[in-house]
Amino acid sequence: MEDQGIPREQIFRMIRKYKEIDLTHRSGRILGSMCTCPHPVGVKAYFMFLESNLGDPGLFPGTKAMEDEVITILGELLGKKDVFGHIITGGTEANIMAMRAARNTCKVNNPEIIIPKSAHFSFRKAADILCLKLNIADLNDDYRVNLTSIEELISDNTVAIVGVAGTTEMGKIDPIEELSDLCLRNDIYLHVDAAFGGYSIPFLKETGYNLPKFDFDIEGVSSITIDPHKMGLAPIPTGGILFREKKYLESMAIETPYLTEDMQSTMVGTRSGAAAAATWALLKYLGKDGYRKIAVECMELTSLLAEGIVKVGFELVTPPQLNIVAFRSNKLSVEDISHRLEDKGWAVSIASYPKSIRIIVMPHLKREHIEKFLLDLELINHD
Ligand code: 0PR
Repeated sequence: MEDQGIPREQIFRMIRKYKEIDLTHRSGRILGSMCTCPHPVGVKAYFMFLESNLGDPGLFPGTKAMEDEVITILGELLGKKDVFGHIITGGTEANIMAMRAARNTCKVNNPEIIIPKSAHFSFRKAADILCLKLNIADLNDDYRVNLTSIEELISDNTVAIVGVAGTTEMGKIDPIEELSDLCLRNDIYLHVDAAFGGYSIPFLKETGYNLPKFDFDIEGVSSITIDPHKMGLAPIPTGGILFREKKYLESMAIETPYLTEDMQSTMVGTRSGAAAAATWALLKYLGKDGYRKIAVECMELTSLLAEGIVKVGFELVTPPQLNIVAFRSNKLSVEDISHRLEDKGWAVSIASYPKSIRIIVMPHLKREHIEKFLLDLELINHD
């Protein structure tokens, strides 16, 4: 550390050099990310609330009111207005909170959870932190969870079953209604990870897309993860966790002797009020119509991309259900495809199950990016 500070102009000259090394979503070159360019309205709201700490909400009652309203709006979007929850850092924190609530309300000696093979790795972190035994259920040929496999894994120690609405690698929606029946019959907590799909499935359904139910409308659903910093266009880090009943938040409440609130249920103490403000601003600014258009546009580009991939000689792993396309080749290895695309300036990611190139058609991708990508993909196949 320097003894004397560096002048402001110089600092920003220096910072710019680092910034130039980074990729940007705006370039349309990032094809394997679930994040996107934050919407300018969310960015402005975020900046306005930078000093606001929801870990001590009594100091920031305005921000707290926004968080409460956001939770109600998101609950309404997901089938139940009177839900309980928080705006947090992202899907990982939300999933850990859900597993903690399930464990704390169930109170068995050797708690276990059941997750689909397609579940995000955040559940492995949750299991590790919370000392839960992790049971992994198989998938069907369509990469949705196999119900028989889930049923076989249920034991007296099962504290939660997880279903995913928009899987990380294939974008699939698990059969949540059937999982709910199973959970109600066995009195087990059901968590739905809709970190990715929560901000698009409800809007796509309204537009006529034939997608299954996945939310609080289904009686057995105890909690839902929904991430504003994915399809919600909020700045990073902004996640959301919603619980059907207050008792789940209460089961995690820890006394906070000297703060403006007596009890705290979130994992972190000091937490961003800016994230809640940005989410509030975007929900109001874009409205249903704005989010509907965004979700539909992503799906239309997904179809264009999926058709194009087949046309230039690659194979889709599975028909896309949401805005994620996974493909492979019978000539080139997945690593080979990835390296060749990287050489042409594209940042793709590799799905682990099944091994394939995964493209997430986020709102920063436009038709011209998809068309350019398909031209490069065709070249790669003929190199
Ligand atoms: N649940 C699901 C279904 C997810 O897909 C993810 C992340 C999470 C939970 C965890 O969310 P946070 O990362 O917000 O804690 N899915 C993406 C993934 O792991 C996240 C991501 C985002 C990856 C941007 C890459 C990237 O560039 O693939």
